Amino acid sequence: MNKTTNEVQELVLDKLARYFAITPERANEDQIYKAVALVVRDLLLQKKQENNARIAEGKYKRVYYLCMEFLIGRSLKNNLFNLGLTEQFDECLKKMNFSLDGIFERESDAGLGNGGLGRLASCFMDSLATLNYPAMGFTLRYQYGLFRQRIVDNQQVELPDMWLPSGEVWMMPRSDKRFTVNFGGRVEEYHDANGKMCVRNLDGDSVDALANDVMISGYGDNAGVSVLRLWTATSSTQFDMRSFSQGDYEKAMQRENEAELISKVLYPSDDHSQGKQLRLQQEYFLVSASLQSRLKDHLRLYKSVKNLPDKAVIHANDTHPALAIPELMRLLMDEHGLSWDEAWDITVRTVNYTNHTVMAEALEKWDENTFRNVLPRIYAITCEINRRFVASVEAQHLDGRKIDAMRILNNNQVKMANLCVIGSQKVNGVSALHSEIIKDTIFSEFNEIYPDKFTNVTNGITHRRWLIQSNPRLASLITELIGPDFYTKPEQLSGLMKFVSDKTVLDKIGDIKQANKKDYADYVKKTTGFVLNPESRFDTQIKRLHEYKRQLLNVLKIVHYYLELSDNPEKNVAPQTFIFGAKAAGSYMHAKRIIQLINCLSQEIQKNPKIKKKLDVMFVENYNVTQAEHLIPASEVSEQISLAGKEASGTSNMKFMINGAVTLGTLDGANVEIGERVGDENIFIFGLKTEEVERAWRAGYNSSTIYTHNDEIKRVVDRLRVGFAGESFSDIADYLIAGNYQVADPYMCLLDFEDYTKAAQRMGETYADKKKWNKMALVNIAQAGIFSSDRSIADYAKNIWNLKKVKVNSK
Ligand code: 26Q
Repeated sequence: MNKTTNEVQELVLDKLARYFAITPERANEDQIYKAVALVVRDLLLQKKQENNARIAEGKYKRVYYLCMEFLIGRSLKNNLFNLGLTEQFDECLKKMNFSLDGIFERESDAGLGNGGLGRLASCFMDSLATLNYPAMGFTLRYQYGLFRQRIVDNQQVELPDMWLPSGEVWMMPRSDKRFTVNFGGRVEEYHDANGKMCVRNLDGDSVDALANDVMISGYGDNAGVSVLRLWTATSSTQFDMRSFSQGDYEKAMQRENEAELISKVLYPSDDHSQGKQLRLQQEYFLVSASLQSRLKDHLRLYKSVKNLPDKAVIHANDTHPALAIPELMRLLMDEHGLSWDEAWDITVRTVNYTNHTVMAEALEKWDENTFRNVLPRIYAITCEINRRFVASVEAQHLDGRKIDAMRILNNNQVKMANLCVIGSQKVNGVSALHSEIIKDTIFSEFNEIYPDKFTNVTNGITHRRWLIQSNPRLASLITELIGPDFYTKPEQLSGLMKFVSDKTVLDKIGDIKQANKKDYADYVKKTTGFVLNPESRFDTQIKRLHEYKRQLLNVLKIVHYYLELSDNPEKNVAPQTFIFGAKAAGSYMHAKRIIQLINCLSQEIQKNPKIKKKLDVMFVENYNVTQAEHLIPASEVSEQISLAGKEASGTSNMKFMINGAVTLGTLDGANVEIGERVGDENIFIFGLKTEEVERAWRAGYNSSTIYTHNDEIKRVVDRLRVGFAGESFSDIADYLIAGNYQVADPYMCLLDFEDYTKAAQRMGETYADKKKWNKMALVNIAQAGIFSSDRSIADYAKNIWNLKKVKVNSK
């Protein structure tokens, strides 16, 4: 966008005057942040209008991306970057005696997501806008995002996340976009004026959905602007003045409070379906509001719903928006008068679904009674979808057990993944390995009858946020070496391969990492007081805390090193720092104990300066997008150590790689493809493969045998009972080798331990050879282009959505 520093300054002064009646001399940082953000929001709107004017209305098909989570992080820096206005704002603020970096810090991190799935949705919005595919995202405007984590006495404490005061500036409230969503009540059949049989939902409670739009600009000359629409729940009825006048204030407020509950808070649990009624209401609320809004616009443009599949594609990110299928059926039949067959044809041709997990406990299931009570009409439609599907497969004489596996309704449960497969055009997994696993396991019966439905789209990350913005030193070296085209053509990073033996370049890569480590150590010192040694190797594991991700395996390895050093404090070893960042769902006790274990171990090390010099552990409190942006450019080792077959893809593995960290990981998720790109000599792979895990499991895995026969492992597990910083972890030792748990060590930490420590050993030896290490870093950076979300989105557009880019010069 073309704007001079002076023009920018005038805009900012105007906002300061209008909103705060203040001049820059008297303004504080928060006021400056708000004024700047409001200016940027106006510019985004302007860009959007210009873009709209270019698109002949109705010409293009559009994707509607439905997701319960968008892990947005901060927006100001990203927006300035994408608009090409960072320098102008930097200079403008300098003139006002503020620093742009300081202003960035005033924005809170919009954490409307738990982890990978939510961040993926946000990376996709950036790529959709940059590539200029017509797109809109839909989610809820949670008043509280994922909880803020504090560590008190080495334990996680969850506090409400108040992101709105600074995050709200990006939202445009759309009072013209208001829809009513119905819950409960009963279904009634009636005949309309023409004698046609119709259905309606009576006596339910209704809640209104209000739209708040956030504009997301793409980067570059061909970029468009996408909209993320966040729905707020609000009472659909007028304030209960009668109760209020009669002094019953509680009753007067009740309806409003109940309605607002729906968009109050994000459920803080990932990969675990809890079956809470409020969550079901949230999911339906998202889906119903989004589809009503879509159909209304569609009708305005095309006067008929029959061409919906030609103009709209609805994408369900995981099963959380699965109700889009019966809801679209309801709208098409009950509101638009289509027959079942017409509506079903349109629905299946419009909806697609991405699966993100194969873990049984994470597959969404609802209790049938809850489902019927909360959504009676949707329940009736879902039953009919199920009935027709079962009849069709019975007609094909399929095995009864196979049919049972595919039923949507079975054992008083509603299985959302089955609903999604039956009601979608395409179903995709998120890495090559994962997409094969879903066909062989959870969806094997479906794969037999719909082999063409299943496909793969490997995840990606926006390299503009995760490399160019967060690692400016590396980005400018790359630009110096291969030019700036990789900003929008990430595959061009491969041009770096010609420098693999260039000593000057390799040295520079090493120097940049060192400078980033130093910066990070300073940042940590300033914000937390913790002292990091930038001369040590930074080895990082950042992700939601889950048994299958095996943070515990990492801890066992560290305890092993700790014991070695305690035996022999003079041992000559290269210093290492292990950095963890993780939140655990509040109700996930075992995960919270592992957080406590990490923190206790860290505390014990702090008391022993001799050990700290060689081995340190730091736990990042309240790990979030912004923390990741600081930490990843400073990391040298990327820990991706899930039990093979469990991690659908992983995306931090890609963020590390593009910042020149080397992966220490299992053959799981996207690690497999990362390994294929960089070659065996540029990654440290260890552990069981997916089939080996299956085999070990079937053979009756017994961790206590390993414990008894391996002295190193025995010592480490026994040390957990002694504990750290005065806290014993016998429960975790029991978890690993039997005790009260049904299956000891269900994620096979002990079985992979030995191979893990060996791989770590090899890694340590390689690290000592700086030239070799820097070369590995360079190869990782050079091969990361394919893991840009630009590539993922191009794959979706071509293979699933059948979308065309907006042609920028077309009038
Ligand atoms: C479900 C029901 C009720 C409440 C919450 C949930 C829920 C919420 C979030 C279930 C799952 C999630 C999030 C899952 C997730 O983030 N999965 C990750 O998705 C990434 C993007 O595809 C992958 O890279 C990771 O491998 C996968 O774990």
